[in-house]
Amino acid sequence: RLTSLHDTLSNRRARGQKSLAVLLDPDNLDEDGCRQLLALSEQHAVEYFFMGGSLVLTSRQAALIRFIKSHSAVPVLLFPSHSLHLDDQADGILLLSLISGRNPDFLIGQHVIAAPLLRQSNLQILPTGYMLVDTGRQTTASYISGTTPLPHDKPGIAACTAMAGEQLGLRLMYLDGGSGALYPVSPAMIRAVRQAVDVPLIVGGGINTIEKAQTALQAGADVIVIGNQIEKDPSFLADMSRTVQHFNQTTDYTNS
Ligand code: 1GP
Repeated sequence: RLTSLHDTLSNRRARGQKSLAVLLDPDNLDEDGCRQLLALSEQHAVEYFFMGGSLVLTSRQAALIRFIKSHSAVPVLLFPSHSLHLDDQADGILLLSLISGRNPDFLIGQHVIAAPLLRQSNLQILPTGYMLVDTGRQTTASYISGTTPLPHDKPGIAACTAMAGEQLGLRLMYLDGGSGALYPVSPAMIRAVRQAVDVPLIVGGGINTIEKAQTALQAGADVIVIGNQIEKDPSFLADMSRTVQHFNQTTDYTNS
């Protein structure tokens, strides 16, 4: 099922337009926090909410998605770590295959369990090559998935991994340093993956300053994902949105 969400991402990529995604972790967000974030997102250019986390300790996800869908037009994309985290109220799902790892459960196993449910759902499916990158400390994602992340200083491995993912038919790539990474994915690795594949490239993990966001965008990220820093300081969302918009005004090929 190819999707309008996918078409939008591809069109934006073709025009050199960047997008901002905000990661909402149901374990760290209550309804008040969510209300505040939605108000800010209305004022600033947020293209996507990603919903998920490596561990979902609470049962708040369904209520949060319901709340967002009734208060905001920003699409909600599930960012699941397990087939248990499906929810038909969202707009779409980043159907992650953890191609940086060698754990069959996260390459195909969970997908087999989820497949009949996804088939019955209205979720738009975005097949995504998910690459965890070592960024200074073991992240929850790498521990829970039981996989070794890509070495930070080996852009060539990341490029070949992305190439293989694209050849297998994955339609997006996601380079992730993991939530709260000590430092973000290197610009050299983003550049190498950008040059290796044509599909839209999502980059996240440890982007907690404007400079780090600009570096990722300049290196070739199409979508940047911010989680922790917005939880700590919601006003960061306004700064990030301005950064992405400024980038887009200077690179919109349709304006040149
Ligand atoms: C993690 O890419 C996301 O999966 C976001 O990371 O929380 O560090 O911004 P942060």
